[in-house]
Amino acid sequence: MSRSYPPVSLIGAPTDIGAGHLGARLGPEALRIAGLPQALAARGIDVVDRGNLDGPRNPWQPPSDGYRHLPEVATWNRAVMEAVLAELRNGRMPILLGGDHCLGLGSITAVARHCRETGRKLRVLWLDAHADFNTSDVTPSGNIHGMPVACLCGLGPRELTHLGGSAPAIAPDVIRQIGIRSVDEGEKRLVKEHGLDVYDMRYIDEVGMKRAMEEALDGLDDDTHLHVSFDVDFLDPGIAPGVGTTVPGGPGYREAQLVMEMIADSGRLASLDIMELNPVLDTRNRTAEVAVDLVESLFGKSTLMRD
Ligand code: Z70
Ligand code: MN
Ligand code: MN
Ligand code: MN
Repeated sequence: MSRSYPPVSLIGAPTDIGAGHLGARLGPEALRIAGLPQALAARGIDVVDRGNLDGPRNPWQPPSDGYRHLPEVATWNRAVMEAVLAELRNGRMPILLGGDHCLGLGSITAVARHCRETGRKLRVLWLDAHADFNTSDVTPSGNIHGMPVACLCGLGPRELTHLGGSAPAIAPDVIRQIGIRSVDEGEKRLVKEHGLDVYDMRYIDEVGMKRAMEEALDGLDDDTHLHVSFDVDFLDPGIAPGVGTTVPGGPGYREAQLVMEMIADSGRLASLDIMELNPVLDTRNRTAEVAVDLVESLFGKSTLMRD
């Protein structure tokens, strides 16, 4: 199956401002060193690397009123939102190189705004070990990378929920969460209350990844913008140790390849985040190399004889 892709822009967001470990600030460089730009170019894609965004340094403070680094997180997310929106308005596909997952908020706020402006529908696939649906009342850590999905749905402080002007940026029914296996107690209640569509590892083990992905991708049409927010801790720690919060029991190499291939086959991928890669916790950049392999599949590189 050969398909042509729109031109791609890589946007680096070198920060760990929302994370519980330092090092995700090195994610963009680790992905470049693992050959991400070259791998996309080799697929025939027009790829431009916009370099890295700038933002406040990580002050490494304890939480205040339930949030760590809230003003800095807001500043970084505004920068991400503007950069992603500029690419979309230019007809280019933004790929955000994280950086921790709090920045999924800025990225998806931009995507949602662009969809409203152009009258397109939105579907978000959130590939993650975590639901990232905490609020300041229930968070065990105050780390805002555990909160972006809640903020997108309008639960959170005004400076995060109103990044795009109005709140909520999206309704819970546009999201499909895949690979989930670590949800905090209060967070579970919120996830249920808001009716998030969660394909957790138990479900994936019972029905298989193929069926879970068919369900998560069901209902896409020519008018749907598909955004993939890929937290690298989605993957099993055996293949992806280079993340701040490893959780055992995630998709291995074969299952993860299938996820990416099925997304590629949908033909709807229109924007992407690659988040939480932490090369400080890795060996020889192997997690970045796995991530690049998977992104190649996401852009149509088939492991089988189907081309
Ligand atoms: C936990 C919290 C988390 C990573 C999200 C973990 C959050 N639920 N960790 N992504 N890597 O602190 O909110
Ligand atoms: Mn996450
Ligand atoms: Mn995670
Ligand atoms: Mn972490």
